[in-house]
Amino acid sequence: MKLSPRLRLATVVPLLGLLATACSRRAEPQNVLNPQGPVSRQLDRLWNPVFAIAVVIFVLVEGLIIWVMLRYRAKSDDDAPVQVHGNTTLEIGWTILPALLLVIIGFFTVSTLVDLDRKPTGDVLKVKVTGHQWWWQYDYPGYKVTTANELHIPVDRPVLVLVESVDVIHSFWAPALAGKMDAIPGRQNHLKLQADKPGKTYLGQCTEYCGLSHANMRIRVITHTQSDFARWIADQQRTARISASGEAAEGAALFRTRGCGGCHTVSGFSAGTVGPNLTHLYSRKTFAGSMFDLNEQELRLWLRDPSARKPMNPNKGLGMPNLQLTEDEIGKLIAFLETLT
Ligand code: HEC
Ligand SMILES: [Cu+2]
Repeated sequence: MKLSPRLRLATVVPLLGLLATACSRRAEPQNVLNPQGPVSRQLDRLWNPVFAIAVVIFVLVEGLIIWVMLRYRAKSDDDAPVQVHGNTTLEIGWTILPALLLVIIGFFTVSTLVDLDRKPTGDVLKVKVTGHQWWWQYDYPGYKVTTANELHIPVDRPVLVLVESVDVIHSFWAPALAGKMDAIPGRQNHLKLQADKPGKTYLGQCTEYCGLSHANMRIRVITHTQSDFARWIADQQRTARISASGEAAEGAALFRTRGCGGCHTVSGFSAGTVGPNLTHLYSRKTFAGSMFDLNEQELRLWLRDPSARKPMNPNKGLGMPNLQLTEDEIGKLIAFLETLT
């Protein structure tokens, strides 16, 4: 069979394109092969030898196939090869060897799985992660802190992540720090996670298709020294200071009358639980599933029409509805939001 030059091009170009994506520096923050903590390192230590074994077998098998193709190709039309039937030694060999290899790989895989599943002991930080369509909620039950989208952890301290969901199945994955864990409504899964280096932001995202904005349900894990983390927790524990006068005060009043407080908690002020807790919104760098940088322009676009910025389905109760705010109301609401530090 001969491929036409055009067909050949149509096959090769997409393959080269795929190959080139491997060079993307932008993908690097979610590189699984660059572990940044003991849990992901343990996964890496299992993966590396299995990959090496797979490469050896691949080269061996493919090499043999190519060698046989070249060595025994028909030299002319009536060149029939010598007919052979079976070779007991070979057949026993290539049954036992792979089986043995699989048993060895299986042993190390299962023991790693069992080990990863063991809950950490000692000075453990517990964080409850809850998947929502399409953002993440983080609760620190030991500290009575609730935040969204940006997960803050101290370094060198094991974190026990309790993974839940309020709607559909999501999956929590920060590749630099640990493997994936499904967030399943009605049950609680757990995941161990630990980071080495402070002052880093590790990216991740939801890895179980969960509807319209699945791709916009991103994760940021921000690491701190122990003392910085204590400071962050103390900041998060403050109740919001609500301005008594000026634009921010007008914004606070609108926050109530325009129904924001029915969906969003601002501690000591409103108690909604449909959307992210906004008590310390301005302690975050991003919003809406970490899609946008947190600043006035982005917030203005968001409040004008949330679904125009992030695909959601407010008609079905999913995501934030368009509240038909005037530019004046938006300005005041932003002035209020900016006080939520
Ligand atoms: C019907 C419920 C509902 C109402 C009412 C509502 N929101 Fe939201 N809001 C949400 C949901 C859900 C999200 C999360 C959207 C996402 O990221 O997918 C959100 C996200 C936000 C965010 C981004 C928070 C973050 O950290 O990601 C801000 C800011 C916000 N809303 C402000 C407001 C303001 C101001 C009002 C009132 C004008 C308001 N919301 C009214 C449901 C609501
Ligand atoms: Cu999801």
